[in-house]
Amino acid sequence: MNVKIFDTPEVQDFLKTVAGFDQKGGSERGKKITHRILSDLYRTIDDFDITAEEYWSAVSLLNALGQASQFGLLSPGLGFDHYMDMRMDAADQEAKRTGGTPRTIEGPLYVAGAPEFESFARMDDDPDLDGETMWLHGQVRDTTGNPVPGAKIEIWHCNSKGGYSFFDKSQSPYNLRRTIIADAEGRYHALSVIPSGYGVPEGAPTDQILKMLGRHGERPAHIHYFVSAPGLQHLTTQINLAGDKYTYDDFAFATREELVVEGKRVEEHVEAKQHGADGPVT
Ligand code: MBD
Ligand code: FE
Repeated sequence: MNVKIFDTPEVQDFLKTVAGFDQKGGSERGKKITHRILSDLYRTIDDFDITAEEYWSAVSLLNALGQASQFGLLSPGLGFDHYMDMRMDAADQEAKRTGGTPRTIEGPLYVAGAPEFESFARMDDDPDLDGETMWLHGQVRDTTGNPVPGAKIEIWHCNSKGGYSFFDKSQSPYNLRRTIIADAEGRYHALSVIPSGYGVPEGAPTDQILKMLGRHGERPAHIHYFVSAPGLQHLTTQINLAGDKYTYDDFAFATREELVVEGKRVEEHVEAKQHGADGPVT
């Protein structure tokens, strides 16, 4: 076809009408952002001579994505979540709020309201026959190194099959999801099961889009954290278990060098509870 109409006054006026520029109501910011996004998409259609068939197949794919509630899954795959983190990192740098454990993405699988415990929690409610026991412990400190007694630590992770409770209906609600209130030294301990990696459901809309890009939808084994305390900046982060095939090839771009931890094999969990570096102990 090869028609180029984007730069014509008709199209430019049309875009302004579509974005509500000649209407009084609505949100000025919303109008400007919509106008920008529509302009970029219209221009893309023009530049790539996108056919009606291609356009309507994209509409179908977006409908399927929505029907499967997968925009939150595609989003990290397209790097938006990590991009938002990069922007927050840059803002922190600018404000000289540096140091401490780096943030990384929340992902789409957090569920609020997990059972709360003080200083220790056992996280596995369901038997996981292929799962290996994991001790997870650490200390919350502020950026000057002082312990944060009573810090709230929310932890969630998948089972040995890569399934998260609530999303994997075979699990009990809140399996492998806990809130732990740190002790007087800011420490917490959890007893759980080593998670495996996560893979985007085969054939699902998110998978179709990643395949079109020649990419996979795999994440390395990881454990999610929210850490918070009154007066301190909320931290959203994860730890990545070292040695996973996808540690440095995460479809969600969430791995950061400082968050990769080496598990330590112990025979007696009593030892693990008393000693050992922060991080997962297997
Ligand atoms: C996950 O477990 C996850 O953490 C992210 C970011 C995306 C998909 C599944
Ligand atoms: Fe996850």
